[in-house]
Amino acid sequence: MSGDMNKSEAWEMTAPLSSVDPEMHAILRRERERQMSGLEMIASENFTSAAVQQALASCMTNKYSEGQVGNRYYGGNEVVDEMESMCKSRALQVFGLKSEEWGVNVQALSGCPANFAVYTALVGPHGRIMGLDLPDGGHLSHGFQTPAKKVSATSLYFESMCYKVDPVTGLIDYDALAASARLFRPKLIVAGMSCYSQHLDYARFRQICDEVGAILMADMAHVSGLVAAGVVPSPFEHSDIVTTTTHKSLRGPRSALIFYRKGTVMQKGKEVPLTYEQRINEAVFPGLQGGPHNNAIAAVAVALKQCMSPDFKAYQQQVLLNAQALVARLKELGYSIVTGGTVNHLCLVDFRPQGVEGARVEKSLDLVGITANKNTCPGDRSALRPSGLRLGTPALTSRGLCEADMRRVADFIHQGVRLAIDAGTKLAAPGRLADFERLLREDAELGPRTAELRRQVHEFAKGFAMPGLAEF
Ligand code: DSN
Repeated sequence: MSGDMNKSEAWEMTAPLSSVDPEMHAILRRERERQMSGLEMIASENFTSAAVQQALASCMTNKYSEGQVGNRYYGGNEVVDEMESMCKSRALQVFGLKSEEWGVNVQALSGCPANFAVYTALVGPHGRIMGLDLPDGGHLSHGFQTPAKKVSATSLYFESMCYKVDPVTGLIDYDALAASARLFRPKLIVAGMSCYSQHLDYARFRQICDEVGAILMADMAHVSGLVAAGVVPSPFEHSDIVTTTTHKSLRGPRSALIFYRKGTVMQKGKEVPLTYEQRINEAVFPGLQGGPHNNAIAAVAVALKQCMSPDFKAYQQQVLLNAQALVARLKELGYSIVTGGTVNHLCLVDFRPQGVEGARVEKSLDLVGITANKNTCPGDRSALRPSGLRLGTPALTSRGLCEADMRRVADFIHQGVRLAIDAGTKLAAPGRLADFERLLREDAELGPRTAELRRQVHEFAKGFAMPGLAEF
């Protein structure tokens, strides 16, 4: 290698992103600007701290560490071992767990892989699982399938049967779940959701699992930050396994944790050791993954440390207050909220009374800088044309918004919905989403209204701080 090449390579390897790759640098700046100037209301998103981002961008990304702490397949893992051990013990501490009773695997790359690893470990090929149906507020990885297609691999490699919410109340129908479980005899039942604004009844899930001999796996991904702060019920008392992503209300990087019970269990009058730990660890690696993402694990550890501060509890309390303020104002404005309200960080607005589809509301809000996602409402006939919009408060609360601000946000949403309704009436029925968007941008009356609302949203949003690294 010539001296010049060495020099050039050295320059490439230490220079900042802005000079190495100005195009990508510009894209990242634009995304940061989008996040700062908009209102982020996707219930599963949040903003990480500067400390979490620093750990995520650290040298830990360079290291392979296949295996478990103290038992790796490559050398050079003494520091990684210390880091991963710290992450595991913080994870137990944050959720108030004793190391004799619970263990945790911190290597799963994200929520779907974590859940798949649990099924692989404990259910086995074509074993039976039950989860809340996706259109009723469940998650893909809880066994989602349609009559026409096994959509999620969790329904392809395992046999899944969903349980449902009551289409009138929007609440989980536990009696129907129990009746189905008695017939289906699942090996595992998932207590988890991605769009359900009420607490899950973990005690009832336990009772059903005990009756049919199923493992209870709680997927607390959405609420794990709220659980950590003790402001919503914890699933640990009743569950055998608890999984969570780390980037939602927990406010860490994109990763996942799998908690499993340790110790012994009584089976047919005999005390037998639980084997979850070994089976889950082996399912994650070497079963499904190679090297863990050590930079992500380090960043999870940092986020978990931040969870232990008193400020974190205050933050999570504010997440709940903000969700309640948002719902109260939306109701004043005449909107229907599925289940009647919220006790957590999200709500689901049902636009059937307004006669506008969730996808159109999502699009009109996107155009004015409010990010949320369309969602099916209980009783929706088509999962492809959902009637609702899911709104969450964790991200905006991380920027410092309080109840009065949330009322203002609800008013912005209301104006966005009015735009969607007015654009709908101008469209030659039924109209494609692209035509609808064009109308909102270009119509002589709607275009200026859209632009003005976007200006107001941006001005409002820019008034709040953005967590994370200021520059890169
Ligand atoms: N996509 C997430 C959610 O929005 O709930 C779950 O993975």
